[in-house]
Amino acid sequence: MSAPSVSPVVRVPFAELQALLQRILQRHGCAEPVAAALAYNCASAQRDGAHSHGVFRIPGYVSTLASGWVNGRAEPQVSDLAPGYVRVDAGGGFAQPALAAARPLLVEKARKAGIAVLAIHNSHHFAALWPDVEPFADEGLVALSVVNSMTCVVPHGARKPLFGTNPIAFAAPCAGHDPIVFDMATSAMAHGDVQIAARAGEQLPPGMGVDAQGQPTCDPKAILEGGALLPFGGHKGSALSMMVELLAAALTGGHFSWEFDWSGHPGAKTPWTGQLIIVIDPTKAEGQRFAQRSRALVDHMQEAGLTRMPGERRYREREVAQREGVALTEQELQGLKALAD
Ligand code: NDP
Ligand code: PYC
Repeated sequence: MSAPSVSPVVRVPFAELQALLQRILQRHGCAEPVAAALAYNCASAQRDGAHSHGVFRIPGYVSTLASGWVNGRAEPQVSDLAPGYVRVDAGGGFAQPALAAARPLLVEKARKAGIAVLAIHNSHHFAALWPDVEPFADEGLVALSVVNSMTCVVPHGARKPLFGTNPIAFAAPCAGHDPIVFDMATSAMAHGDVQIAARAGEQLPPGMGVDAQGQPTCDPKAILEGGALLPFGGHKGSALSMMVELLAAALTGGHFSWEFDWSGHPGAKTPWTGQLIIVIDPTKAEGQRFAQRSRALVDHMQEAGLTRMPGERRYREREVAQREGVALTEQELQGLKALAD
């Protein structure tokens, strides 16, 4: 029997990939600034090797736009609620353009008050979360963000799925170093990675999820077809996931992960929820010392034997992509070109 054919990897300049993604999104119903924000986000994820939220997501954006579930032309409405509080109604559109619309006011408030909150509701988030926080750290700010998604995680000790995969992302400046960034689903695995494993015909490690009967399974298809994911770390990850539901949905006015019904929109994939971003200006208390203390922490972690910081794999992949182009398979590239034409 011959081995299955594997599509070769090609390298594309970042700007070229971003322009191609933008063309696809505009062609399938996004206004120009919306398409630009999503294309930048998705191309950045692909560049950094964050494959569960890179070009793999484009067919999902396209089918969702076609289903009428999301408004690709929504104009976010920004409200200045208090000295440290900005709210955005994303108008049933995507969260990234809502963040872009509110960002200048959010940063101005964080620098003035020392801390500010951005509460986005009526929004769809289908992407990695780190691109939303990392740029704040590039500007010397500390940022924390949470977003809830769609029911597919059984709370620890419960019988049925309720929570979303609910990621938490954090970014902080670090003197003479890339910002310290982590971004992690509170489920044992991101839903995107389960889909990728199912497509590749791979089994998952134990402890990721359960089948439709609630029995532990390593089969990604069983998780996707009537089963569910588990939180990471048992009751601890479950508590963090609960916190994400509270902050991203209850606090913002967005939907909880189980509160929206997309069954009338076949092809819809993007969770209609909410997102919270907290931005802190560390110079208020510590001047420039915070970034130096960050660096001291990293140095001590490395001295203690740590060889891999969170975010470091992405930075490494980014460096290679900047030199050689963004990696994707020939098959993915052809698929994208077909969606663009
Ligand atoms: P991973 O488990 O792959 O990684 C989580 C974090 O841990 C990353 O910051 C990663 O850094 C770091 N890390 C991984 N391995 C190590 C290691 N050995 N040592 C030190 N640090 C390590 O991410 P998830 O699968 O949990 O999430 C993937 C993506 O899915 C995220 O971007 C998340 O935002 C997204 N997501 C989006 C959702 C949405 O609703 N929009 C819902 C759920 C997930 P590095 O990046 O360098 O690998
Ligand atoms: O990978 O879990 C995930 C996810 C949910 C929504 C967008 N990504």
